[in-house]
Amino acid sequence: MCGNSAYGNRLVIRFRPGQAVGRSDLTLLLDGILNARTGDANLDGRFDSSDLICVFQSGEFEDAIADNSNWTEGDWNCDGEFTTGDLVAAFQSGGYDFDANVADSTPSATARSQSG
Ligand SMILES: [Ca+2]
Ligand SMILES: [Ca+2]
Ligand SMILES: [Ca+2]
Repeated sequence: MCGNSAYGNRLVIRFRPGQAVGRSDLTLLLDGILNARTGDANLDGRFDSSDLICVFQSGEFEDAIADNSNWTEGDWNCDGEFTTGDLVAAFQSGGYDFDANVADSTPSATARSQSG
């Protein structure tokens, strides 16, 4: 996904030699292959509070260092930086999982997970 490479902090996944992929390919890779979505920093298939905690712990949100962020550090639009633009893109994708956080924290869910 996004990360350091010979091309800088840009998306450089190639399915065929000589053909760089675009945003639609990233969406295909995320949704179709990895079962992930924009904002799913830890690639567990859900965009929820654990992803936000993960990316903010990286300490790279709108920092002063250029091109230093990758997918797991909050750069979800592949421009090399973790900014409000990444948060906007993630939330605009509509994939934030509010239910997962509520379900995980309810007493019944906790009891089920401990008894099972
Ligand atoms: Ca996740
Ligand atoms: Ca930066
Ligand atoms: Ca970014």
